[in-house]
Amino acid sequence: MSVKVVATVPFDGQKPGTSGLRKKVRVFQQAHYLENFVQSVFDSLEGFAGATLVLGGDGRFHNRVAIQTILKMAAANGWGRVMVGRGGILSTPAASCVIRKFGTFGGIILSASHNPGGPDEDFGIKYNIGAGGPAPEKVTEAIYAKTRAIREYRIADAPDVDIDTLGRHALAGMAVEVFDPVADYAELMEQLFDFAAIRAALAGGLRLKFDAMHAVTGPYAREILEHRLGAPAGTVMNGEPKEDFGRLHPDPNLVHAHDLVALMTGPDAPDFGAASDGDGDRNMILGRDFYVTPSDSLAVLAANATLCPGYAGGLKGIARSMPTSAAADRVAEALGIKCYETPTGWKFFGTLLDAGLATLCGEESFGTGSDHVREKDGLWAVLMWLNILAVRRESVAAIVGAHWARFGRNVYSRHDYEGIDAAAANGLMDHLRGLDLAGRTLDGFTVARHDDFAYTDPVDGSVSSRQGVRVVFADGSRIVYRLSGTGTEGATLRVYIERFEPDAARHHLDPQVALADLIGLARRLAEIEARTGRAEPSVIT
Ligand code: G16
Repeated sequence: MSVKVVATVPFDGQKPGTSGLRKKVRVFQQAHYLENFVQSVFDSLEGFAGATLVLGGDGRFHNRVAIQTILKMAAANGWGRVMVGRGGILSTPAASCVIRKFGTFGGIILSASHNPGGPDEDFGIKYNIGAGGPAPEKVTEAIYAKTRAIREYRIADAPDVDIDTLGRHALAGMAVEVFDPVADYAELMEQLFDFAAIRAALAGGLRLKFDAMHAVTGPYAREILEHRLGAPAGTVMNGEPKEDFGRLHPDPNLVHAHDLVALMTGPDAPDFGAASDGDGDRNMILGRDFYVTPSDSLAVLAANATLCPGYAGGLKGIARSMPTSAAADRVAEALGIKCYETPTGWKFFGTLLDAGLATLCGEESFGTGSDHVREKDGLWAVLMWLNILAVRRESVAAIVGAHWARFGRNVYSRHDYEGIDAAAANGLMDHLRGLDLAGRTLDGFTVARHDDFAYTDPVDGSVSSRQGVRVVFADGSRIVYRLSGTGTEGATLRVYIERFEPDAARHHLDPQVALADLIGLARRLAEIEARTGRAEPSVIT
């Protein structure tokens, strides 16, 4: 094999964020940029000589180019085999499934998740460990340290590999196995959910619509929903993965999945609607004229989990990220199990899942999943909802309404201020940290706690600090502020507002109305307009 050793110098800012390294495509297209990061990943790992790596991405612009580079670098660095999803396609949860099923050393996933794709948009790369989940902070820190000291990388001098033909190919002495990215994942879903019951419900008139947003889940959803479950052709909309996602913003929320939202409105709307994101790990759940917040979705799934074969034995525990509402905590309490509160980022759930402390996990950022893989999983959430609908034979709105009537409602909203000046955003966070609020009464709300969330992992003892400023009031309401770790331009301020409402007569109020006083307080406390120039958030979910 002919290996080139290429001299290079470090790039600034190759620090993985909430979920891997995300930058503009043009940044990744710079000579040596991707190579430096990939070599740094390999240099931070030990013992992979001859081992297997899983590789694939969400199909966005630059995916195919990056895959060829990574294959050649894997060969030059001594990997024994790389398993590549056909066409370079592999959803994030399917990557986790395959890593676990075949016991591979780890995997590389190419995605910028819900961020737009195309030559002027975003690209990303993340490393997943052998357990199948995102690299924990100690690994990402080690990768970052390598990026700052890198002097050379290794790459095979070989032609491109045909990644569109299933089977084994040779690359400079290394095996490249191109596999069907859907089959193993679909098989796992069949083990977890009652496909016969869902099939019967669909045949009996349950109508659904799934928006793949021209991203990676199209082939998965067509195979599972239309072929295996018998939903009519056309159930999956925007089902062809495209390099620019058909110019859509593949972020499954009320703003970006507007076509689906429109379809789900009105008396003739389907019973159930859902969307997933660029790499297939996020989900949005809709009923007819009804939006289920991700926090409520986690709580409803937890409360009804035993209706699904894969969870019939009950849950070991639930875990949610700190900004996610406490709706799941109420279910955990009723079930007599623990609810863990972690920092934002799916990687923090890994140790809890591995140790058997939690079965279901969820985040307000449209992420839900379980111990079946080590990533959040969009289609899994859709299937779990379908399984519950098939058994309960009630509407989405009725199921959620009954849930609130039983547990009370954690009224919740997130306000995002996207693309603001980074220095202003950091100044705002410093201002919030510097306030002395404990014990004070603001607009009638008494502050019970004011802190910057820090987390000690109960399994491995690792500590993560500065994970978001919390202002918690005596009645349990709270405002949380944090800066996003997934953006690629400027900074994004996220403000999370929550209040518990036990009174069923008030459960159907619009959250923006029910939370209006806290929303106003949140803006004033952080001096948002004065510091960022924004009077209103850019996205409300
Ligand atoms: C990633 C992480 C999630 C996190 C989300 C939002 O999701 O995997 O755990 O909740 O980012 O993070 P932030 O608020 O920092 O932007 P994804 O779907 O982008 O990989």
